[in-house]
Amino acid sequence: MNRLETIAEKIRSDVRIAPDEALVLWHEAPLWLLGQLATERKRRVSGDKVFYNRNIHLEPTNRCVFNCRFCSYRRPKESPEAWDYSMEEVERIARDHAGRGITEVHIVGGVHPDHGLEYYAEMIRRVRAALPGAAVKAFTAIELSYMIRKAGLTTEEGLRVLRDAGMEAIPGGGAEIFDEEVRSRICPDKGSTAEWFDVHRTAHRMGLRTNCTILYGHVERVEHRIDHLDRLRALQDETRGFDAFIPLKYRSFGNPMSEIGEVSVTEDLRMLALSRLYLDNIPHIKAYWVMYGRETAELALAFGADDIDGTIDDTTKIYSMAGGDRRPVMTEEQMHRMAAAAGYRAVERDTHYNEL
Ligand code: V47
Repeated sequence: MNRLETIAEKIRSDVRIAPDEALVLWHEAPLWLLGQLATERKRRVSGDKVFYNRNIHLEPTNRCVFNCRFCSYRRPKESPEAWDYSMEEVERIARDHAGRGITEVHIVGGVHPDHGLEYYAEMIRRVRAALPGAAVKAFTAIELSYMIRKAGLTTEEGLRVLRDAGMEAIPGGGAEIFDEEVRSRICPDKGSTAEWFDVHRTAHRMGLRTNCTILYGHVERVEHRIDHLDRLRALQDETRGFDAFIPLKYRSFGNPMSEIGEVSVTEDLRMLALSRLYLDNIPHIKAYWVMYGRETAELALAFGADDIDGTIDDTTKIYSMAGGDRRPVMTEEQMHRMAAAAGYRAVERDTHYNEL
């Protein structure tokens, strides 16, 4: 057997692969083989199911204390395109979606300079009151770390305040790329890799489930992607607190790194498959359709993804401002068609992957 065949055999027998083997896989495996191995693994984990949920996003502000070079969303206070919703506006947005079976509100925005922890706790309470059937999955680790440090609390104390207000899970954003040198090139002033891990590790210890992400396809090398996956796999071995991994492809429209352009769809498919194969302890790989676009999300289902995120109902701008879908809405019927086109069955889930 050659090196590639040995690695494929390991994967088929559910033996964990090492970083150097992931590198061989990346460089030497033909696309069809990655699809086959990732699909076999996906089917062992979630059979013929493709998960989706009925969700909305809430983006309270696009003002931000950080200046990430990949971000198309941030605006300075004085810009006519800056927004900063009042508590009443946040509540109205949530109430506008009442009665539609929404089971999750995903709240992520810029890291606002002025608001305190109590403000965010109140926001969660208001959203919960407006949409009592929906779980609140709120704030990236970077937003959380900033608001908690500003309040002078430990990570655990801060998370407890938000959990008591109704926060049920934490999304995966803010991870970007963990390699400190690459991170300093794409988001020099952003909260650190260590802060991201501190929030997720602490959340897991407290029994809060979280997601994780990578931002790929910019200035990083494949070795950095594998290192990123390796750090996530190690934390998951320790805590078992991650539900899903979401590879986020760098979208190049309207941000300071635009000249880099975007990687190809085949590279996206390789990245999805590699994620499924390397992260043998994270059950769900999400192809976030708003970011990939519908066509790539559909293909992703043949490369290890078992989740396509939710109906969204045109409530997010982060990706429309970076070159994604202009009006992101997906009906349940479209979810079912997308899963069926890939030979799977769409299954509605809640935030914790209970089937509905
Ligand atoms: O952290 C920002 C990314 C993230 C760009 O947990 C960009 O279920 C590509 O984390 N090109 C926020 N990516 C979004 C996020 C997320 C989305 C959907 C579901 C979940 C989940 C989490 O968006 C940021 C950053 O990595 N991002 N700008 C861009 N130009």
